[in-house]
This record gives sequence, structure tokens and C-alpha cells, in this order.
Amino acid sequence: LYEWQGVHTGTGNTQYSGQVTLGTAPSYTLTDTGRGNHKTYNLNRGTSGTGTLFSGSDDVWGDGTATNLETAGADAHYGAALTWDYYKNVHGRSGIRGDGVGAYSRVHYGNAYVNAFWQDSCFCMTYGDGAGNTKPLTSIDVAAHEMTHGLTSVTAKLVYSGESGGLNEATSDIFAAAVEFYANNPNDKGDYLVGEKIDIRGNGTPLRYMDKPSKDGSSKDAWYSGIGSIDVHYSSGPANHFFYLLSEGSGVKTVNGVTYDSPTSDGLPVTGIGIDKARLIWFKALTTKWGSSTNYAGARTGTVAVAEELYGAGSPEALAVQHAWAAVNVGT
Ligand code: ASN
Ligand code: ZN
Repeated sequence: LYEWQGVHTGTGNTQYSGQVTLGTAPSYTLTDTGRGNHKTYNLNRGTSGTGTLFSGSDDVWGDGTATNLETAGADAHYGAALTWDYYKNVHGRSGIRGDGVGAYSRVHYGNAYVNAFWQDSCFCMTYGDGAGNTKPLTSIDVAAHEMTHGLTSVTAKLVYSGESGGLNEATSDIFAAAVEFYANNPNDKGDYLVGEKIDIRGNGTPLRYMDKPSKDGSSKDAWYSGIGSIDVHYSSGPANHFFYLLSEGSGVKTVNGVTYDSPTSDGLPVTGIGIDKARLIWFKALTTKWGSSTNYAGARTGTVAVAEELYGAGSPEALAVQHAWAAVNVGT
């Protein structure tokens, strides 16, 4: 009885994550009925409105290549589903607003557009196809990064400039990594790299590195007075680095086949507490301690307070938070 109202699934042949199960609605559209009716639309190179909701007769979406216009839809729909599942199952938050309502995704924005973005005005995320239209920006980490901008905008509301802007960007990179680890997709295992699948630079390197942010040539490994005046995608560096150190510790370490080498600005080693605890600390600080003008010093105060609430004052976790901030020059 009522089976027709239940959660319905189709098959996605994605470009970055292999063959996956997608939440779809009969008969058939990319409408995820089990996740707040999150929908995925095809802008077909337009730049406004929603274009058309992906629909088809066979409930199989894409063929794993960018030539098939459904493929980017499958990747985006999958990334949104993983991000939904992560926030619900790990942090107990149902949807970005916590109200059980899905957002929506738009793919094939513009012509060879090399970016993806979240907009509060539509409560939606949008993906370009990349240069040459062969590498859409629809990988898991990019989807989670953009959706997390929505979360930040309804929680801490970190202003997107100055140090708060760096923390806003870092929050998106941090949960991008957390979602990727949570997904554990065999074609896209968790890592502390951002955008390693989309080849945005054309030379196979990731967009950002959390173990040593300066590897991208622009991001900063540690805080300094004046970091608030650089681009938020670079002033995010110390917070990304903090999160890596808190999760995995300093020095050389291989995780899921990727080898990291994370320095500390004070030269003292940091022992990691694991990403499962680190992600809880960042989430609780974001949602209960920080506000629109929180800066690096405030981020430290908030995360230390949260770690003490969760694990106790003087606990290894609370000490690790302090050591990891000291390691990126956010001191007492
Ligand atoms: N993809 C970029 C980001 O999410 C777009 C922007 O600069 N806001 O950070
Ligand atoms: Zn961003």
C-alpha cells in the first residue's frame, strides 16, 4: 500500500563517481523524494531561471562522459544526495535549513564556465561545464563545498570578506572533505584535497591542499596580521590547515593512497584526533559559537569551548585543538 509514494531510485552513470544510485521520481525525473525533493535542472548553457528539470523515460541518467548532457546532472544529483545524507546522519541536520526541505541544483550553466556557486537568493547551486565543456565542476567535493555555503549562510552567517570570509571558505572546504570521506565512493575516496577530480588548472593538480595550503601557490599555511585583506579562497588556508592537523596530525601520512606532509608554523608536532571528532567540533562551533564577524581568534575560542563541552577541559581533544591552532599561528 502507498508504495508509489515511497522513495524511488534510478541509476546514475556519473563522470567522477562511477555508477551510483540516484533518488528519482516516476516517471522519471531527477527529483529526490527521500531528500526533501531536491531537484536537478539542465540550464543547457543558459544563465538564468531553472532551464528544464532533467526527465527521461528509462530512469538511467548519463553515460559517464560529458558528451551526454545527463551525466553532469547525475554527478550533481549524487553530490547533493551525499551532502544531504552527511548532514542528516552525522550531524542530525535535515536539509541546509534543518527543515527537511531540499535545495536544487542547476548544471550546464553558460558556455565553458569554469566555476560553481551557491546563491542564497534561489537557495540553489549552479555548475559550469569547465573549459572546453569536458570537465563539469560537478565532483562530490565541489557539490559539498557549494551546499555548505548555504549552511554557513543560515547558521554563523560568516561575512564573505576579511578573516570571516576565510573561515566561510574553509568551512566549505572542510565539509567538502568530510562528505567525501563519508561517501567512501570507490571512484572518489576521501581526501584533503579540493577539486582534485575536475582538473580546473588543466595540469591534473587540485585546486587546494589542506595539509599544506601554500602548495597551490597562493593560499597561506598560517595566520598573520593582514591575512584578512587577501582573497577568501587563500585566507581560508590556516583554517583548512588547522582542520587537517586536528584530524591527521603533523608530518608525513598516507590516507586512502594520498600522501600528505603537513608542517607546523611553531615547529611543534600535532597529534591528530581523527576526522570524525574534528568534523563534530567544527560543526558545533559553526552552528553554536560563531557569528557574522568571527575572526581567526574567535574561531579558536569557539572550537576550544566546543571541544571542552564535548570531551572535557584538559581532554586530549581539547588540547589537540589548542595545539593545532598554535601550529597555524593562531595563538593565545
Ligand atoms: N566556487 C566559488 C566558491 O564557492 C564561487 C565563489 O567564489 N563564491 O567559493
Ligand atoms: Zn566557496
